[in-house]
Amino acid sequence: MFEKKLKVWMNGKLVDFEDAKVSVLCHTLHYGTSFFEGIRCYKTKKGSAIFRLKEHTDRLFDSAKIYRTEIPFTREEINNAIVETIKVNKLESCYIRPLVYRGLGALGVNPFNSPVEVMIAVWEWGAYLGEEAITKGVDVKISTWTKIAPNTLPAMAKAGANYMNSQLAKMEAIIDGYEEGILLNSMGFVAEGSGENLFLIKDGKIYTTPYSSSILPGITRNSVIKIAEDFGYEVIETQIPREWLYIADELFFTGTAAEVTPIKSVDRIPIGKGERGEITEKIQSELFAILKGEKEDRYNWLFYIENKI
Ligand code: PPE
Repeated sequence: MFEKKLKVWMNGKLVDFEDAKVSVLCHTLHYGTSFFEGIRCYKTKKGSAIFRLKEHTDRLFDSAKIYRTEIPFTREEINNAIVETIKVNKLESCYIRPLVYRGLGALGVNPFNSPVEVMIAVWEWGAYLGEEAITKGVDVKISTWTKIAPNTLPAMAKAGANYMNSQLAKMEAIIDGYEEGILLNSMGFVAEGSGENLFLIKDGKIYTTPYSSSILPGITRNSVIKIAEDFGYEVIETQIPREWLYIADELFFTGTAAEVTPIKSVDRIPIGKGERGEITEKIQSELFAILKGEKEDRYNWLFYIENKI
């Protein structure tokens, strides 16, 4: 993962990993005050390219806006900083983690007296749920924890605090011998994985949960919807009851880290044939071909950086 030789962008400057530090009394450490993104930069035939940079930066600003937080940099400055951080670290492909947080100011719940700060780190990150997961699929369980409910913590904001809820689901899944957990929302319908959106395939149609099911508006989710529709599939955003998962023909997760990961069982019930399904594979290979530059970038999703290694 992160290596100590990597440089980190902090509040406008590139600093050594060892010097990228915050105070133990910073607001974020005590109250979970943070917004972040997970972005991938891929090695393509034409050089390194960042996948859907604009959409990720826009979502970062949206997350901050929901929490009345003004980021002290423009979108353009953040985008330039991301490119600069990749270049200085000479990584051909990497995971990019911009984080907006509240530094040292005043403790107490009121965040307004602590400065808004930004850091960007990059590192090499392979398959999120294990190397085999992409082809073979993962075993998942329905978490006993409920997804953060509407009007409690906003699920549409990618805020650090949301991930305490995700961690509960993830830890439970791991301890019980699964790779990942799926959270149901406060209505009892499917929300999403601890760090992924979810797609269901039944009788040739593709379904995914809507924003109103308490999910993060995933950028990979949006990309998969576009690809599936271009293949001629109908993609329906609808509430998904738990039992529909068990009788689905195919299920898969989407996310920047997870990319497209098939789900081979839920609560030990095999999904379809208990392996990666046909439509999952078709969508997965199309997405991989686009982001590795093997197929034309017909949606204009790749932002090429001149990265001299
Ligand atoms: N839901 C959640 C809760 C989530 O965290 C992610 C991304 C998604 C859906 C998919 O969103 P997108 O990446 O835009 O397609 N999770 C990030 C963090 C994972 C982590 O463990 O850290 C990610 O994939 O980068």
